[in-house]
Amino acid sequence: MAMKMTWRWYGKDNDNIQLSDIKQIPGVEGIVWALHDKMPGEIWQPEEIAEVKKQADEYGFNIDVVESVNVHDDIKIGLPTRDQYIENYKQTIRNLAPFGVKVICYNFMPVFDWTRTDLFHPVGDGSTALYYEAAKIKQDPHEMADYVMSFTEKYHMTFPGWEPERMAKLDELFEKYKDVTKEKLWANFKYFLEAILPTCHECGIKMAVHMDDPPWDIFGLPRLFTDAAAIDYFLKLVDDPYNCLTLCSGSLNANPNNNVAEIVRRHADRIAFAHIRNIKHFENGDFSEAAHRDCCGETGILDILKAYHDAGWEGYIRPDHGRHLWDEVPGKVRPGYGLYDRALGIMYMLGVWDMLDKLEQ
Ligand SMILES: [Mn+2]
Repeated sequence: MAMKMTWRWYGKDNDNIQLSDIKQIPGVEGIVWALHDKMPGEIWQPEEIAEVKKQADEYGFNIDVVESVNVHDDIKIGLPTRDQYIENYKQTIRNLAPFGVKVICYNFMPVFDWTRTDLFHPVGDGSTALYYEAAKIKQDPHEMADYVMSFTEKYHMTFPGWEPERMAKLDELFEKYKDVTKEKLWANFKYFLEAILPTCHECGIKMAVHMDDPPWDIFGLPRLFTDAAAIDYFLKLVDDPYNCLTLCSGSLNANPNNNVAEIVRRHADRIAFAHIRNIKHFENGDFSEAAHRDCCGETGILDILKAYHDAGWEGYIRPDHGRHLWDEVPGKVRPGYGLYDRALGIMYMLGVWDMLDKLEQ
């Protein structure tokens, strides 16, 4: 088996799931981690990284993949202050390298990270999942931001990309982004990557940009990673083997026209990290996240896994969001990041992969 199975872990005292729980899921080799109390632009210090490394070592997990080192808004907007934040980013890369980090997953979405309107939507079988109601995402971003932030307050949980400090200045942020067209955003992105890639080469760390979630413009903000054409454009724009993708099947397939397996077949060598998530679509444009089993959604999980397998792909992979099952009620679980459904997802993926291996023998 060539691919490397991982599990996103939010860290000691920041995740109800313990490393000892993860250890019991067959096949997990590494934790996908971050220093979640860091603001975008802040340097990650060696002693802080060493602490996570020590915790992971106790259970024999690697810490090869970081998700995320967040990019400061000034870099995305292209302000003169970006150069200092880029220097900080390079220093974080240099600080991560001695601990064996190989891949940095990050995103280049303006203002908002992932966007959902309901974090605990009934799936119909007693479980709940993240849900996107198209009609709710119209002009005013405050309603959605307030909804997500209400969880932060109520359950003392912060979500990556939804830092209360940033969300408190939402109008100010929108004002700063008002002249950032899609073209400018691409140009600012290129500037950032060309500045940091020499450091990535020195350190042996690949940059793996996450797809935009959902893959279309929201609230008038431009979004870059929306479809196969955008991915083609990006990989040519900065044509460097260290400039890679975090190919998130669920983010891309929120638009049902996106064929993720086809993208895998075309760009397997530039996919450093795979997120596997299944999406169920509704006729009105709403979508719900679903179990990993192929027939529970329309994302084509079997086709995607087969495309990776056919390519002899050797990257890192993880179940992305899961549903909330059994006792995983609000307050007890990070939305999308419960224990059970992600563990089921891993067993499904490994089952498919093992069988594909066997059929090749
Ligand atoms: Mn993802």
